[in-house]
Amino acid sequence: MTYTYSLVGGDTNNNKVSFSTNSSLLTVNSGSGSVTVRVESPDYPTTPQEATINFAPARAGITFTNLVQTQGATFQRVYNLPSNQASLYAPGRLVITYNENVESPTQPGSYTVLVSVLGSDPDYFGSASETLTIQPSFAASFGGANPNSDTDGDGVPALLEYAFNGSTNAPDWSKLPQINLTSNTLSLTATVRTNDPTLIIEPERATNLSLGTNAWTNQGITRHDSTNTNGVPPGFQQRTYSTTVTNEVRAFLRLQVRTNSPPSP
Ligand SMILES: [Ca+2]
Repeated sequence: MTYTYSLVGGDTNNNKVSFSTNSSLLTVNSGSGSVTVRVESPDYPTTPQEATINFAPARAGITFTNLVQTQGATFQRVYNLPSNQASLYAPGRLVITYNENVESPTQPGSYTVLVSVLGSDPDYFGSASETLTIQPSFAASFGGANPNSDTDGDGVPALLEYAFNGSTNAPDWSKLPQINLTSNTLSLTATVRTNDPTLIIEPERATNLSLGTNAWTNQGITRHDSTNTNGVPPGFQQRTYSTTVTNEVRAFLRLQVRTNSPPSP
């Protein structure tokens, strides 16, 4: 059966509907308003049908992606749209803000992302919100410094300054792990960085340094994460690593710090 469509009324100037060349295929486009369409069939030539189609803007199907990104890396778009709404990617149809700023963030932290369709959009409406985290990286935070460098000459290499909330331009002795020895417990306490998953801080224990690198093991050490946030900045945590010293003549504890992040791009 063949149908023929024609527009007979309504808001026909905004291309709400379109027809194929032989007028037998009706395509519904986007927009809002209404049109009246007449449908005719040669099989029923005396009974054309008319119907009014109402168009309303559709809710944008905004979803989120790339909500954890790394400082210094190329910023990735944080939202997606369904393929049939891809026209919304065009400039000027969506407004994206990060803590109410339109510039994508470059500094480590948490940001509220709000993706909104402009209120004037003829086809879509809606908004969605999520939290974006920018994780710090040693390379970006410390300007590409060599991990072993010591530009301020305080004897603390740059990577340790990064790990223990120090800086490359101020003395950081006070931020190095503090040693404590009680009757049978040896411990190290430090404020360590926790917001960079590429930074590895690993405690090691030894009892006989004459064995060289073989002396050190990560066994027999307990980690305590303090809930004390006094003087502890966001992205850091006060931790104590302890080991029991009972039968040994002597024991040693150290923190090994390394990064597996790539160099700054
Ligand atoms: Ca320093």
